[in-house]
Amino acid sequence: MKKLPLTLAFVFSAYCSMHSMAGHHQKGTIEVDMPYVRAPVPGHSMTAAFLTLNNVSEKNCRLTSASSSYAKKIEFHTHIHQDGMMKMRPVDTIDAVAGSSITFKPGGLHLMLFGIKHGDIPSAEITINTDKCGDISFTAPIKSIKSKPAEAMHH
Ligand SMILES: [Cu+2]
Repeated sequence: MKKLPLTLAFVFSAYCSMHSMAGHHQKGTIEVDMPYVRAPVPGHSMTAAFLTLNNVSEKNCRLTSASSSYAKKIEFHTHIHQDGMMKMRPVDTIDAVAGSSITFKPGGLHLMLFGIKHGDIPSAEITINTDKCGDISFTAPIKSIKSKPAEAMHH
């Protein structure tokens, strides 16, 4: 029985070294959860994408830009209340603090996709670039979602 703790110690140290090796890959520094693109209204050239980002690294990173072959341009947007209305505003960068999550959701932060492709497209490949956490690439299914009237607005 005396060997058991040693075995466990070995397993844990092997796990830890694997874990720290994985940290050298850019994938895994920021994890993507539940990404999706809102299916565009027919005839419209823009839509929004939503997801959750978890910065599982020990680095404070900043999201600097985003791109996709599905859209000509992507901006980070947020919603603000102004004059009793919800309006969208572009934001240049978004801080992804170590150990924290960022939620892009309807009525809040979102990715705004301009000049989107038309046709029966099931999903979009999207890349978000960061300053120190590498590039975050993921596939977002394009889903039709009923938007509340308040959200169909003011770009
Ligand atoms: Cu927007």
